[in-house]
Amino acid sequence: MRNDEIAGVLEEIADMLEMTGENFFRVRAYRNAARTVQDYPAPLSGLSREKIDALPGIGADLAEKIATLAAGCEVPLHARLKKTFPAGLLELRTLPGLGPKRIKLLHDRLKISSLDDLHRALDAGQLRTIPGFGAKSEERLLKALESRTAAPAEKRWPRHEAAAIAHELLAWIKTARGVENLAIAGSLRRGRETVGDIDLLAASSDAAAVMERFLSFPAVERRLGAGETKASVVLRGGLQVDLRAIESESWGAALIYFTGSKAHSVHLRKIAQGAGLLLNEYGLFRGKRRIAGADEDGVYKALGLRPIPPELREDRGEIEAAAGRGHLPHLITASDLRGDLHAHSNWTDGRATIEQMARGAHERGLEYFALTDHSRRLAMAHGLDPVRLREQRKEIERVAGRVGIRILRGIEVDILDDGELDLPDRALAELDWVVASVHSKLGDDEKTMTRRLVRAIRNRHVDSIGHPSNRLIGKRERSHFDFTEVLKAARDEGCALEVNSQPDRLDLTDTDCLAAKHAGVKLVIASDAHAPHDFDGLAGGVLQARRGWIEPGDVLNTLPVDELLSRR
Ligand code: DGT
Ligand code: CA
Ligand code: CA
Ligand code: ZN
Repeated sequence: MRNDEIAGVLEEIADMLEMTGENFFRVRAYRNAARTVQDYPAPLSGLSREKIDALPGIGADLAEKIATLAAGCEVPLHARLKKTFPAGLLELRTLPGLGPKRIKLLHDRLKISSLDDLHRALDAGQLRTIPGFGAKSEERLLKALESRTAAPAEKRWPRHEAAAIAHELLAWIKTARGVENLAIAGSLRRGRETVGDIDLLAASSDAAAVMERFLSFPAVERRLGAGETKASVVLRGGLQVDLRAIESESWGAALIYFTGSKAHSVHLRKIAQGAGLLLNEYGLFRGKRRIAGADEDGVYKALGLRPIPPELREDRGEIEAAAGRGHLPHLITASDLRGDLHAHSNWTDGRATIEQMARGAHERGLEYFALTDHSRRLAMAHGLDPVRLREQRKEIERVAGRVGIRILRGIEVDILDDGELDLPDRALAELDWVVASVHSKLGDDEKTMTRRLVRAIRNRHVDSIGHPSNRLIGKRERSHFDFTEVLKAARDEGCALEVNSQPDRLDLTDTDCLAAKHAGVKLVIASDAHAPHDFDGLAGGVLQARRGWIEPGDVLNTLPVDELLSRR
C-alpha cells in the first residue's frame, strides 16, 4: 500500500471510532498516525519493522497496524468496523462540512445513515432543527448532493503531464517531410491547469506525410479518425491528441482558431464582421482576398488589436484591452523571478540537504531562496521548534558561504485551529521570511476558515500565506472561506498570497490571481520545493499567474533581495 492509502485507512478507522462515540484519545491517536504516515517522505512499504516501530509518536499497537497495511494486508479492526458500520454513513464524510461529530449527531437525532436519508431530511427542512446546522449548511449540503448526481465530468489531465507528452510528439512529427511549422494549440497552449486533450497544429506542404508520421507515434493506442488534414488518436493511458495540418499562408489564422478559447475566437469573429471582414481558420478575408493569416500578430493587427498572449485568450476583457480600451498587461515571465520564497530541506519533509537545495537553486539562476521548513506541529515532518530553528540557522550560514547564494532564514508555520500560529512571535521575529499555511481541518466551515486565515494574515511577522485555498487538482476541493475578506486583510497588512507551483496545487488559481491584483494584494510565486528539481516547477506557477494577468510588479520575488527585505 502507498502511504496515502495507509493514511486513508487510518483516517477511516478514526472516523468510524469517532462516530461510534469512542474515546477522544484513541481517535486522536489514529488521526495523528494518519498524518505521520501521509507526510512520511519515503514509502513505508519499503521500511523495516524496526523503522516503522520508531516512527515518532506512534505506539506499538498502531505500528503493528501500519506494518500490516504497508505489507498490503487487512487490519482486523478495520474489517470489523466496516462490517458493522452502515456504508452510507461513511459516504456522508465526503460532503463538505460534515465531519464524524456532525454525522454522529445526524445519525442520533434524525436516523440519517446514507446520502439518500440526508437528501430527504434536507427536503423536509429537518436539519435546521439540529444545533449547529443552519440554513447556510442546508444550502451547501443540498448543492453538494446535487452536484454529485450530475453527470460525471469528462476526465481532464494535469497540464504538466500533457505538456511532456506533447513535446515528445512535436519532436516526433518534426522530422516528417514538408513540415514548415509545428505548434501546440488548444488549452495546453493557453496554459490551463488541466486539459481535455492535446491539440497540435502543423503547417506543411505535404499533409499526408505529417499524418502518417503522427499515426506512427509509438504510444498511439487507437485511431479515432484519420483524414487528409486532420487526425485524432488516443494514446496509451487514455489521453487524446488532435492534429491539424494546414498550409503556411494560413498558419497564424489557424493557430488563433485552434488555440481558442472558443469564446475568444467567437469575439474576434464578431469584430471581423463589424469591420466587414471574414475570419476563419484559413485567414482574414475581405471578400475573396486574404488580408492576413500567415502569422498571428498580423491577424490581430489587421483586426485593430495588439497581439494577445495565449494565456489571456479567455474573453475576460483581453480583446477590449488589446483594442486600447483598458490595460493589456506585460505578463510576467519565468526569468523575472529572482528568488523563491518557499522551499523545504530534509530538516523536515524535504528530500535533500540544505546544501543540495542551495546548489539546485543556484544552478537555476536564482539569486536567493527562503528555506521554509515546517513548524513543530507537523510532527511527522519533524517540524522545527525554536531550538532546532536556531540550529538550522548555523547550518544555513555555513551553506550560504559555500554555495554563494543568499538563503533567507524562514519557516512554513502552521496556522492552527483558531488562526494562532504554531510558533511564538519571538521565534518568528528572528526570521527573514515567514510563510503561514493551513495543513489541518481543511473542511472547516467558511466562517472558521476565514477567521483562521485573516488572523494569520494579521500577525505582523507573517509575510505570505502558503497555498491559500488548499485545493489539490482533481483530488480535493478548495477550503471554504470568504476570499474577499482575506484579500482585504492581506492588503491592509501588506501580506502576500502565494501562487504555489506544485503541479497538483497551483494555488492560487488564475482567477484568484486576478482578484488579488484588483484588490491590490501582492503575490509570491513559489516552488514549495522538496527536492532541487522542484525549482523547475516555478515555470508552472508563472504560467498560472500569467493566466491571471499578473505582471512582474505584482510579484514580490521579482525584487532584488535587499528591496524585498526592506519592504518588511
Ligand atoms: P480542452 O481540450 O477541453 O482543455 O479545451 P480546448 O480549448 O483545447 O478545446 P478543444 O480541444 O475542444 O478545441 C481546441 C480549440 O479549437 C478550441 O480552443 C477552439 C477551437 N474550437 C473547437 N471547437 C470549436 C468551435 O466549435 N468553434 C470555434 N470557434 N472554435 C472551436
Ligand atoms: Ca484541447
Ligand atoms: Ca481537441
Ligand atoms: Zn505546505
